[in-house]
This record gives sequence, C-alpha cells and structure tokens, in this order.
Amino acid sequence: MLIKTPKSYHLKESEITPENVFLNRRELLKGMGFLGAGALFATASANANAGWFSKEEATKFKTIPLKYTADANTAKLILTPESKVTTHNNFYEFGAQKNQPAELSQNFEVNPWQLTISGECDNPITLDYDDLTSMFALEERIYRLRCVEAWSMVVPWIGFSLADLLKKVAPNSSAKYVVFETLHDPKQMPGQDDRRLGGGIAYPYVEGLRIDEAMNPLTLMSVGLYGKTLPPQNGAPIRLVVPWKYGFKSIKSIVSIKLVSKQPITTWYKLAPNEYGFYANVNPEHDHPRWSQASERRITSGGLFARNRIETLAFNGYGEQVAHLYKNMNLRKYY
Ligand SMILES: Nc1nc2c(c(=O)[nH]1)N[C@H]1C(S)=C(S)[C@@H](COP(=O)(O)O)O[C@H]1N2
Ligand SMILES: [Mo]
Repeated sequence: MLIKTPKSYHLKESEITPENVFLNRRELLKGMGFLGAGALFATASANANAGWFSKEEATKFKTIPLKYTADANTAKLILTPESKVTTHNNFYEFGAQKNQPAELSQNFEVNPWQLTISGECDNPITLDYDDLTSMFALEERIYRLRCVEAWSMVVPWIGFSLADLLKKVAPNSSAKYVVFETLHDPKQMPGQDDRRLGGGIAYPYVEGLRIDEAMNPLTLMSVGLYGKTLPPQNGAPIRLVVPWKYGFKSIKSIVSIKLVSKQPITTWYKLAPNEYGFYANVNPEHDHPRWSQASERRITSGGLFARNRIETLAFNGYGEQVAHLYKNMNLRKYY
C-alpha cells in the first residue's frame, strides 16, 4: 500500500464542502493521468469539463493554462468553486462591492508588467511578465482564505514561495520588514480616484510583513488559480497569499516589493489602526470591533447564503507552521 505523508499545509478531507466538487476534481486529476504521476499540466479545456466550471464565471479576460506540480493529496480536497472564487472578491481598486471587481477589471492590462524587488538587499531585480511564471517552478497550494469580514474560501492557488524570490535579491542585515505595493493606475483601476467606488481607502494599496513571516515557506506569491493564470479580479498577474492572516494582508497586482528596516504603515492600518492591526493573524479570540471572529461562513457550491458556519481556527489552522513566529508576543496587543 502506498502511504503518502501529507504536507502539513494541506487541508484534511474532513473539512470539506460539496461532494460533486470533490468528485469532479478527482476525475479531472485521474483523467490527466495525475493520480500516481508526478506532475500535472492542467489545461483550460480539462477544467471546463469539470462540473463546477460554470457560466457565471467572468470570461472576457483570457487566462492561460499554467504548468505546475501538485501533490496527489490535493486531489482529496473540496474547493470553493471557481465560479465563486472569481466573482466574490475584495479588490477595492475595481469597486468595493463583491461583484464589482469581476465586472470592472476585465480589460485590465497585465502584460507588460514590472515587479521591482529592491531596498535593503545586495541584488535588486525587476521582473517582467514572463519572468513571473518562468523564474520558479510553480506548485499548487490549496489554502484556506479567511477574510476579516468572517467569510472564507478554499482556493487552489498556483505560485512559488516568497522566500525563493527574496533569496534571489539577497536581503542584508537591515532588512527587517517587507513592504508590498499594488499598481497605481487610476485609468485602469477606477476605484483609485473615485472615492465612493474605491471604498475611501488610500491608494496605492500597501501591505507588509515582518521578514521572518515573509520567509516562512507557507507565504506564497501566487500567479494562478484553478490551473490557469490569475484573473484580474483575483490580483493578476501576481499577488501575495498569506494563509494564516486575514485576507487584506494578501495584496493583489503587486508592482513593488521593498526590504526595509522599519515596520511600514499599511493601508488598512492607516485607515483604522484599532480595527486592522499590522499582524492581522487570524484569531478567534480577538474580535474585530464590527465582526466577531469566533466563526466564519465557508463559501461553497451551496450558494453564498448557504448555511456553512464553521468555527474559526487560530492562525486559520496553520498554527503548527507559524505559531513559533509569535512565541513571545502578546497577540491581543499585536493583533
Ligand atoms: N490591492 C488590493 N489587494 C487586496 C484587496 C484590495 O482591495 N486591494 N483586498 C484584500 C482582501 S480584504 C481580501 S479578503 C482578499 C480577497 O482576495 P480574493 O478576491 O482573491 O478572494 O484580497 C486582499 N487583497
Ligand atoms: Mo478581506
């Protein structure tokens, strides 16, 4: 018998959502000769065969199949359907309503793109659009995504570890934090100069991590989901995914990554420091002033309003991988 040791970040079969998604995904992987083989070259047409690839999905923007490796273990997971992952979004640059990013971002230009990694390091670099998907071996990572508004999803991201990228630029000893910035281009991102549409936050969107959080192997630079490049509403061409923190840390459409010596002032923190801490680790014991964080609504194929209330886990369930980063910290103070 073949016994696979699951990577610790994979979800368990038991946390699962709907059966048809599970079965379809398994069929898909089997059909691709994946269950048992090492690598999966997913194609858009293979995805289209799966039942959850529905017409609700925004289709104008062309996503491109990606070559990536996955662990056979991922076939066991039930995912939030692609049609929900790509139509229920927070991306205020394209509007603060959940449906607006998918509607208003379909002409977003992602190629050419420039991502600059600079600051406290020996070898600053600038990557272009093609570098983003060719510089590193891509892998699929199935992560929970927990929004501070108390909804959550399970998403099959594709990407590479931020640590691999940072190692390339050789951070120096003053590099204590990492600051990320989203593209600032109000012509393309109408929310950036329309305060009502853009939810009244300051642009460009800025986020940050402590260097040890950035170097943690769970911290992902994502260039795709569901086997293809990212749709614009999910942060094309490249976004951060930090699965143990509230979703607002996972900044989209990044053009700058800078190594710095001081904790940066980040977008949501600047707006309301009492509501959005710099750390923003998922913590069921520390409520947001407007939302209890004790439980969450898992978005499944059962409809956005299906009853899917589940308990929220400390560090979003990734404590084994990341709790040590906060060993001597009072997480009520540093929320
Ligand atoms: N640039 C930018 N990044 C962003 C946001 C945003 O408004 N602008 N919203 C954040 C929030 S609040 C969440 S929950 C996640 C949502 O990611 P998704 O739409 O891919 O599910 O993106 C995060 N990244
Ligand atoms: Mo969020």
